[in-house]
Amino acid sequence: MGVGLKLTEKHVLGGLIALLVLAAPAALALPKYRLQAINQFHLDDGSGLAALDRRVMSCSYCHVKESGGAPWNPFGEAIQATFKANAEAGGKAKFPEILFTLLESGGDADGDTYPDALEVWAKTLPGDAASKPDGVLETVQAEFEAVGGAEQFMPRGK
Ligand SMILES: [Ca+2]
Repeated sequence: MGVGLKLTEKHVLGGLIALLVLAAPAALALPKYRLQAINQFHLDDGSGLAALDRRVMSCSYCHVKESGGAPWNPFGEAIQATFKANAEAGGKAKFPEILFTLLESGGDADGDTYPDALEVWAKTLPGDAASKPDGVLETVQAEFEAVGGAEQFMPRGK
């Protein structure tokens, strides 16, 4: 973000960021991984505001604490394990590819029977067993597959 923006868009975005930072000090931290995941999971409506709004993706999507850092919840741990497996196999995959590898694998990090990719699509939390999609697994899974399944989370440019 930023490089390709026109001057006016930069100004508008800068103003919005300043406004939101003033209004919500908790939104100050904007880690790169979080922004990448928001884009990859199609949680941003294009306004750029989703990246600043913790309700769109809170740190507890992957971390135990709302302030981020260690420790990680089961989904965050699954991301770390995927990074580790890739590195051990001699890979150099970056975060978006790691996320896609994990989602495509069909795993269910929080053990609530709903696969991680399905939860991402249904906008529930893949690292919290108390958060899961409404509806019977088979039905929600069929809806998800009908709109492309995990392939929709493939990193851009692939
Ligand atoms: Ca799950």
